[in-house]
Formats: sequence, structure tokens, C-alpha cells
Amino acid sequence: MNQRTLALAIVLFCLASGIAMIVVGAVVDMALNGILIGFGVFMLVVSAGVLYYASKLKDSSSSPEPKKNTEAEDLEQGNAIRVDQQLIEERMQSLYTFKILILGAGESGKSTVVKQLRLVHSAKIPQAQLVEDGNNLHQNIVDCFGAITQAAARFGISLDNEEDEKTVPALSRYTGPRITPELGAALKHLYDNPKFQEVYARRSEFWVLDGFSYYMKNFDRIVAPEFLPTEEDSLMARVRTTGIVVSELESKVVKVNPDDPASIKFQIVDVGGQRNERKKWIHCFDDVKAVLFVASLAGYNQVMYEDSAMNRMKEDLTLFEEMTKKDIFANIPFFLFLNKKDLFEVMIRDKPISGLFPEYKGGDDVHASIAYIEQEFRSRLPPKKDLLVQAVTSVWKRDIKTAFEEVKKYLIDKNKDLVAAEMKKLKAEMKK
Ligand SMILES: Nc1nc2c(ncn2[C@@H]2O[C@H](COP(=O)(O)OP(=O)(O)O)[C@@H](O)[C@H]2O)c(=O)[nH]1
Ligand SMILES: [Mg+2]
Repeated sequence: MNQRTLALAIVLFCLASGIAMIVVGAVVDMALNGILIGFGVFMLVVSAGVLYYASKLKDSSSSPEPKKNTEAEDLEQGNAIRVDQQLIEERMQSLYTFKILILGAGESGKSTVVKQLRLVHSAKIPQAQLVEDGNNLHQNIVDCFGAITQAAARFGISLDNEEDEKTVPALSRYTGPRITPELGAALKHLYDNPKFQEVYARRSEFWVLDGFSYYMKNFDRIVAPEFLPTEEDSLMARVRTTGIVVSELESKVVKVNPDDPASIKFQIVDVGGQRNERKKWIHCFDDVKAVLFVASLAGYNQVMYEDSAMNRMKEDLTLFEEMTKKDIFANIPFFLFLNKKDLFEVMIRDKPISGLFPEYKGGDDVHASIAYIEQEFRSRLPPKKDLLVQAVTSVWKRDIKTAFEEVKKYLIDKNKDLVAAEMKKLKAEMKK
């Protein structure tokens, strides 16, 4: 029974009993007539009061009751909220996915930086990759010996040793995948030849891999039949990049706001750096959120693989200027890694950078030399373009970890305003 029915029942009862009392009090002759009529009137007043109260109840019930959702409607509403949330999360994730393009001349260390970034972000180097890098190291060694003996011929320097003379054609016959113990012994013998060392000392005049001194320091271990590269060996292996290689990396995020993404994603785009590879670069320019330019500090006293008359650092400077001035990168932040600091520190003791930059007067001071080179790059930037510069040794994981943290911090910071604006827009659209 609801309140209104109860009130109506009371009204009827009071009305009926009130009238009955008044009628009986008036008609029947007895001593308590006055009291009976009084009670009857009282009952009528009560019935009027209750009637008034009942009418109020009716008023409130006549205003439309809030419509209750059906189960299906509830489900639909729940789904809509979930879809909205999903849209926000997807948009957030795309705002926190950074496509970083790595540019620079050949052998500046682009692929080494990427390899390190993969190691920093996730797994160890897979076993199959280690085996392949073992083969690559053997090929690298053979290529270096080949380049040095060719340079000897060009310089007109004879090896003056019958055994070593025989090793030279064996180098061009090498098909891999691994250096045999016989060839290993012959190469060691050749390396100890003073004439060979004389040519190697003139390496700034011809192309040879930077890793050669590392390979020779670890030669016995590397050419041993059971050799499997360590992480460091693997990073020292050189494989020329052709085409475009994309690595997907992910950094977990501690959520502060509910809209924060679960992770920050990086698409690192590595490209071949040699001149003939650079025409492919244009295919990866779209959607780029940052450019990481890698230049080798060691290049100040080296010539290029594809042009032995061209100094590597001069090529880097020209290439850097060309890239930073591209319209498509006008609003894209640039980062510069001055790489191979380890080699540079040793090299400048013998030959200061004044050989390439005659105005430089700082001698063999590492900081002054790097600061000067940094300034050379900065002076090629278009006006008002920001540049974050870091000197690194990319074969050292710690260096790349720290340097990349800076890049990440910068990108997330710059991204904040964009994220806030996008979220506001998206939420406003959803409210419509
Ligand atoms: N010593 C030394 N060697 C490096 C460094 N970075 C790269 N290399 C070596 O330089 C060579 C070329 O590097 P790579 O990453 O292939 O250059 P990319 O052509 O720019 O991709 C490889 O043999 C690397 O091991 C470094 O910081 N120090
Ligand atoms: Mg490469």
C-alpha cells in the first residue's frame, strides 16, 4: 500500500465516522450528545487535514519521476564511456609515440646508437645476431687488412717480406664466414711487419674502419674457432646499413594523471649514411618528431669511405647544415651526438684539431676541442633553431643511456602543451 492509498483510507474513515457521530449526536436523545457531536466535528477536521496532505502527495507524484534506465541503456552508456576513454588513450599513445630520425654520414655511429638504445630499452642481443656479428667482425678484419695493404701499394711502400706478400692475395680470395687458423696466423704476422705499421700510421690519408685497433687488441680471442662475441664485440662490428631500418622501443611510465599513457614509444629510424644512400632519406621525413644527427668527432682527421679526398668532419658539417635548413624540419627539434669521444681523446694528443680548423688555438685540450667543434655545428644552424649537443662514446651503454634520457626529457617537456591542447579539444568534442 502506498502513502496516497493509506491517506485516502484515513480520510474516508474519519469522514464516515465524523458524519455518523454528528448524526447520532443530533438525532438520538442521550446525555453525551454534545461530546459526540464535538468528536464528529473533530473527525471531519482530521479528514480535511489528511485530504490536504494526500493532495500534496498527489502533487509531488504528478511531477515526472526521473526516468530509470533499462539494463540495455545502462550497458550502452557504459560502453560509450569506455569508447571515449579508449579514444583518449589511443590519442594519448599517439601523442606519446616519437618517431626519431637518425641522420649523419656513413660510419658516424648511427647504427651503434640504435643498437645501444635497443639494449638500454629491452633485451640482450639475440644469439643469432651474436653469431652473425662474429662473422661480421671477421669480415671487418679482412676488409681492414685489405684497405691497409692497398694503401701500401698506393704509397709505394713494399712489405719487404715474402710471407706477407703472399697474404695480400689471400685477402681478396676470402669468402668467409670465418677466418681460418692459417689465415689468422698470417694476418698476425703481417700486422707485426714494421712496413705495415708504417702504412697504418698514415691512416688519416685513406679509409680504414675505426674498429681496427680494437680488433687487433682482441685478435686471438676473435679468431679462435669457438668465438662468440660479447656485447661490446657486437657493438664494434660494422655492418653497412642499406635502406631504412625501424626499431620500436618502449619506456614504461608511472601514471600521474588518469589520461597519462601507459608507456612512451619511440620509433627509431636508422638509415644508410653513405652518399648513394642519402637519396632514400626523404622517404622517412613524414611524421618525424625529432632528428638525431650523429657526427663522429674522430672524423676531423679522417677521410671518407666513398671519397678519399674529402675530410669526414667537413662532410658532416655540410650535411648537418643541409638537413637543419630543410623546410620540412623547420619546427622539428634537432639533437646532435658528437660521437667516438674515446677515439677523439687519443687522436688529438698526436694531432690537434687546428689541422682542420686553423683558427682553433686550444691545443690538445679535450673540452676546448669539443666546444670548438660544437660551435662549428651551431654556426650552421638556421636562426633561432634549438640544438641539444652531447659528446658521447656510443659503444658505451652508459653514455647512450644518459644522453638519450636528455633527449627524452626534452621531447616530453616540449610535448606537454601539445598534449594539453589536444586533450582539451578531444574532450570538448566528446561532450557534444
Ligand atoms: N671506438 C668507437 N667506435 C665506434 C663508436 N661508435 C661507433 N663505432 C664504430 O664505428 C663503426 C661504424 O659505426 P656504425 O654504427 O655502423 O655507423 P653508421 O654508418 O653511422 O651506422 C662501427 O664499427 C662501430 O663499432 C664509438 O663511440 N667509439
Ligand atoms: Mg648504419
